[in-house]
Amino acid sequence: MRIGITCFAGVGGSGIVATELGIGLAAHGHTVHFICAEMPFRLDDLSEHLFFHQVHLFPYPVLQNPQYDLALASRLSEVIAEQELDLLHVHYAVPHAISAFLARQICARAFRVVTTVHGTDTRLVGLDPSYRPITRFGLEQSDGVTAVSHYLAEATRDDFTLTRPIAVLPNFVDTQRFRRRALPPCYRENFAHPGERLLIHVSNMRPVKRIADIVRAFALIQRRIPSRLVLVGDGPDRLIAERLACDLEIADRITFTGNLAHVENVLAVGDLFLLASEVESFGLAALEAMACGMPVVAYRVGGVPEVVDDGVSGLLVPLYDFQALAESAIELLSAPARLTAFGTAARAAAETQFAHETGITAYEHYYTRMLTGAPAHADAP
Ligand code: GMT
Repeated sequence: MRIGITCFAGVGGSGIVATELGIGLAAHGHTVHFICAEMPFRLDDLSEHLFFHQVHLFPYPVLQNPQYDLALASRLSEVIAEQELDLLHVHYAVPHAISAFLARQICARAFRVVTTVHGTDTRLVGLDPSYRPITRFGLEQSDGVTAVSHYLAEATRDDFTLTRPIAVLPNFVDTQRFRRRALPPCYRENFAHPGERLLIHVSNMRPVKRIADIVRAFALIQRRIPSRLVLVGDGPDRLIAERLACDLEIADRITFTGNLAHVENVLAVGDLFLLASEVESFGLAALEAMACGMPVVAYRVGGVPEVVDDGVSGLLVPLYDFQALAESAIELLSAPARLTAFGTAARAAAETQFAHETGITAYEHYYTRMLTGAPAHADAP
């Protein structure tokens, strides 16, 4: 197949999933063309099956903003025609499904459009009254729509009163890259002294991630368990968390690393992963931690219970209850055998339920169905 992929290029989960998918499809012999504003974060190499086409923005004073959606539609139409693409897979209903729709109007070539919703697009941005009609339109006009969890598929159908099916294709993880492995002692010693537990959180530090709750929970944990916290990532709430850590007098026990190209090297040496999101359609960062044998303590929201098996691979607590988050973490960290058993279960879930190869193959099958089935907007349940 000749496949185009459009995603946001930053460190967000949707861009990571799109990139891992493209790399996996290319490894299966398909030709994959990424059409994005920038080279995606985890796309560090191109090959005879893997190409990148940049969307060129033209800022002009009269226009309100650089018109990314329109520039993308133009570029998509060019690449689809030049590279004779069979299928375009866009990640995010808004704006990417709209750009795909426009590209279809421009381009003489027939191609299928698959839209994957990740949550931020349909549950956060797309629900705003200013975007709701166009988000619904983008979903309706796609040949196929997929969601990364059952929760998200149902919520998207309800929110946009859709009658069309949405296929659930869960996210996946490269369990070779994300695994517990022997690293030189300095990898852990960078963050924690011998005898201390190491807690980790990874996110883009948007308000929805509630990293202040992580810091507050950690303040309670470190009183009972000698421990350190590593906060990986960057975003608008980082400063709030840094100030809170100072106010709570625990700044010396927390490391803010910023974004890391090789987050697997930190996850491989941690004991417990903390997640305090108030909205989370899946929780890819939690899955990557689980693949590294780390149990997850998180709020019970959205698609998180589909990833973290409560009482088996982690513990889930009520939303906004950061004290419960702390108590659950303390409970696990105080029981080494249980912590290890949870970590083993977390790794097993990553290997069996969310294996990279299974994820790639599921998309391949879905594309085949789109290409061989009835044309536009008619996928079967
Ligand atoms: O919230 C993020 O970390 C980024 C965001 C995105 O849109 O890139 O992630 C969303 O997609 C990920 C991959 O499917 C999911 O794992 C995240 O749960 C989802 N974020 C939200 O639903 C808030």
